[in-house]
Amino acid sequence: MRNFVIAMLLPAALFGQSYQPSEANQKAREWFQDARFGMFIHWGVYSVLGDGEWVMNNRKITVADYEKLPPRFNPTEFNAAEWVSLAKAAGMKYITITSKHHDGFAMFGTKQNHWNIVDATPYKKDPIKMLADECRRQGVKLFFYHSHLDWHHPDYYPRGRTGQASGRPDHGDFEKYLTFMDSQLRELLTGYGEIGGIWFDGWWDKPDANWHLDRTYGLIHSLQPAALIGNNHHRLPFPGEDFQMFEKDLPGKKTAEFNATAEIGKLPLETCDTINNAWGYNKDDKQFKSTTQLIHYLARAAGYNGNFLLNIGPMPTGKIQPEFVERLRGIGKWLERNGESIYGTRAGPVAPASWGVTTEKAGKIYVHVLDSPGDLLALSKLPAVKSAKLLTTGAPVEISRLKGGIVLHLPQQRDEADTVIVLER
Ligand code: FHN
Repeated sequence: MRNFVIAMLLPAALFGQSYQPSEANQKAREWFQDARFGMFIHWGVYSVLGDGEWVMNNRKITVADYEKLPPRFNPTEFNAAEWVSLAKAAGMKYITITSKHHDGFAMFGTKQNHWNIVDATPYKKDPIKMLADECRRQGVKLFFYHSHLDWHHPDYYPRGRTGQASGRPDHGDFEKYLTFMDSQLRELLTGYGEIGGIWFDGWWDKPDANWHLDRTYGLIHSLQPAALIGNNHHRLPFPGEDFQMFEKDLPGKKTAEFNATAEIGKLPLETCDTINNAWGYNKDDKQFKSTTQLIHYLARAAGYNGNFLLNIGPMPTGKIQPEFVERLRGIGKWLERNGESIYGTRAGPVAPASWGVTTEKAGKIYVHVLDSPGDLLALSKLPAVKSAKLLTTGAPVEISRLKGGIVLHLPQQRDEADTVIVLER
C-alpha cells in the first residue's frame, strides 16, 4: 500500500512541482512581457495548395498523396532578411515560426527522417537556419511552433481526434513517436543558436494520452534554461510551462469554442490571431482585418496584460502577400509614435472597457481611447493624477476631478486607430 501511494505521488513530484524556472528563464519572461508584439508564421508544403494548413485533414488526403506535395514546393523567393525586416518595420520584437505543423513536415533539416524541406523538396535548403541567423543579426528573438499532433508519422498511434483519413497502418508505438519528437526538439535547441522558446500545439488531439510533457519540457530547459515553453492546450498552464497563450481571444475571453475551458493562470500571457481567417496561406481568403482593427487588438491585448502574436501565412514562393505587408507596415507606423504606451507596459489600473484600455509603466498610465463616441471620458478608481497630455503631441488634455476619479475632456483631433493620453502620477 505505502509503495502504491509513493508510486502515485511520484509523477506529480517528478512532474514540475520541482520545476523552478531558472534566473535566466525569469529574465526571459520579463523580456517577453516587455516585448508585447510578435510575428506568427505558418509556413509549409501545404501552402502549395493555397487552402490553409489543415488541407490534408480537411480534404482527407492520404499520406501517400500528400507526399506528392514537397516536390512541388520550391520557395526560391524566400528571403530571411526581408521577413525579419518586415517584422521589425511592424514593431515586432520576436518571431514564432512553424518548425513542424500537424502534417508532420519539418521546415528544417532534421536527421530524424526524410519528411523535411532539405531532403524532400527541390529547394534543399534550411529556411529555419537562415531565419535563425538573420534574427540574430537583426536582434529579433526566434521561437518555434512545434506540433505535438502528427498526421504523417506512423507511430502517432493510437490516432487522435484528427488525421483519421491519412491511410496509415492501424498500428504503431506512441513512445517511439515521442522519442522521435524529442529528438527533433533536441536538433532545434542545439543547431540554431539561442532560441526564444517553443510554442506547442496539438496536445488537444489526444488529451487523455500520456505525452510525457515532463520529459519534453525537462529536455528543453536542460538544453536552454531560458527558453520559454508554452502549450496551446486551452487549459490552465501545466507545470514546466513559462507562458500561457490564448488563441483568437483576449486572455480569459471565450468567444472561440475551444477557449471554453481556458482560465487565466499566473504566467505571462499571449494572444494570437490571423490577419485574414487563415493561419497557413489561403489564396481565396480575403477577409482581411483593417490596420485599425489590428492596432485595437494589440492595444486591447496589452490592456489585458498580454502580448499580441499576429500571424502571416507566406506563399509557396516564399513571398508575403501585399495585404499582410501593408497592414504590418501600418501598425509599425502607429508604434513609431505610440510604442511607449505598449512596450514594457503592464495592464493599467482601469479595467478594460468598450471605449478602450489602460496600460501602465514607471508612474505613467496610458489611456488607449479606441471606441469612444463622446468628448468626455470618466475614469474611476484612479490613483492621484497630476496631469494629462496627448502622447504623440504632448498637448495638454483637460481634466475635471471627481471623487475617486477624473473626467478627461477628449481632444477633437483623434488618432482614428488609437488616441493615447498619458496620465502623469
Ligand atoms: O490547429 C491549429 C491551427 O492550425 C493553428 O496552428 C492554430 C494557431 O494557434 N492552432 C490550432 C487550432 O487551434
